[in-house]
Amino acid sequence: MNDVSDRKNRPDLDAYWMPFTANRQFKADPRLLVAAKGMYYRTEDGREVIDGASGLWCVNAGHGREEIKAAILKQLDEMDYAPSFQMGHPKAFELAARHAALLPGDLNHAFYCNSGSEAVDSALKIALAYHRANGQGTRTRFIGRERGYHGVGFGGISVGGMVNNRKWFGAMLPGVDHLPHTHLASNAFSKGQPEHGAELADALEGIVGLHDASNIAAVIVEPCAGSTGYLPPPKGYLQRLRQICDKHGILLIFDEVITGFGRLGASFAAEKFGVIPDLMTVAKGISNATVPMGGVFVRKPVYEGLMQGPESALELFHGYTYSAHPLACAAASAVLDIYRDEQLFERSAELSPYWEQGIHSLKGLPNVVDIRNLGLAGGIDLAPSGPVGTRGFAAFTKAFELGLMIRQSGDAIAMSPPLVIEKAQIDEIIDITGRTIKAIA
Ligand code: PXG
Ligand code: PLP
Repeated sequence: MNDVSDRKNRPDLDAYWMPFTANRQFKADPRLLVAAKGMYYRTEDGREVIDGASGLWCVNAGHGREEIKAAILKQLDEMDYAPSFQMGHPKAFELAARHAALLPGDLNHAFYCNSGSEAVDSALKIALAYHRANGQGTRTRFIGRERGYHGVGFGGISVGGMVNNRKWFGAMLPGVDHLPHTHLASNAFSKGQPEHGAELADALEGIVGLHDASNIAAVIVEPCAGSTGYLPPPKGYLQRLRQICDKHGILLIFDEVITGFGRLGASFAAEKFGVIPDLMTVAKGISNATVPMGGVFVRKPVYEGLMQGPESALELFHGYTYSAHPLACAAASAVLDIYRDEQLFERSAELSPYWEQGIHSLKGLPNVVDIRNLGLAGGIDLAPSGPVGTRGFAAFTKAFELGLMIRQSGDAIAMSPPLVIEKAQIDEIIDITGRTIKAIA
């Protein structure tokens, strides 16, 4: 297939309104992907592009997995869909039991939805309902964090801390405060968790002092911030947050949409850091992105706190048509088999020192002002070259041209390859990233 014939086959691009995309710029010079296998995408003009981003941080087991395809097709043959309200199907219960077994501590109940954004909205609502059911209905306030990303629902953007995702959309949820972010200049070029910044968690005490704990429902943070350019938590920070939440009866929510399912070299960040949140939101790697799926995992006391009142009464007035969709459950179960059989969480941990060495070898290249890593992911801050995002976008497009897919957030780039990556492919990603940074200097 040559360039010209392929472009002739291109559909009209006008009608589709693309998410988080400069639509007019894209449609003038599109980047179309037509196939994917293992670590690589293929573009419409037949080029191979190595996936340095697991799609959007979601294809943790690599592309085109036959086992997942087989499970989805089998489920489709057996039963396409079952109502999720007042009805069930076996795979939902089996999956929840498997997730409960994988999760640390007493995180042993699973509520399912279809995306990370829905997971976040669900978690915030569960937190409110839990307090109300337990006679603490004044606990309605939420605390998020600057530079946090919790999806795009009104709940998620309210507790989120990315200004562009918020400023267009009015007043959002009332009663939300934000902790300071943890991106400190004194931590530049840290390998793994940075030394400084545990004390930033103490800002929570200040917010409690302002509103009183009796008005605060939950704190939500990403254990390692993803979308904002990858910010690993300072040593001791998450432990400190957990202590302060415990002291004041505030629920702690970890948004593990990115950190869950092996990214940090453990099943979940909660396991990696030994800090168990009361609720955990997940998506992405839960189904290897084959069928959309998200979930909220909750600790036993939270679930039991809502199992009250007459047994004929609904305990939670919340749910989705596609909660625990049979195809998503079949996919998610096949993904768990792959994670287990190929020991991909362990593989992620084993490869992370090599990854760390690779990404930090880019220090000293033009305009590189910080490099961060944890698990099998990392972020690189580039000095701005004009309006925010100009150099970041140049890096993204240049890397794509050179055969590498990365993510851009402002003038930071982030990388998070599939956990099936080989060392030679890490070298390939680092090499192209280095050439990209030099080319756009
Ligand atoms: N929470 C977190 C921590 C996320 O990273 C969401 C919630 C929302 O998930 P959904 O499935 O509704 O998109 C996310 C999603 C990027 C990027 O390049 C990150 C996400 C999505 C798209 C791009 O950083 N994170
Ligand atoms: N809008 C309308 C008119 C609906 O009937 C429904 C579900 O029944 C929804 C939105 C919510 O859709 P979902 O359950 O897929 O989130």
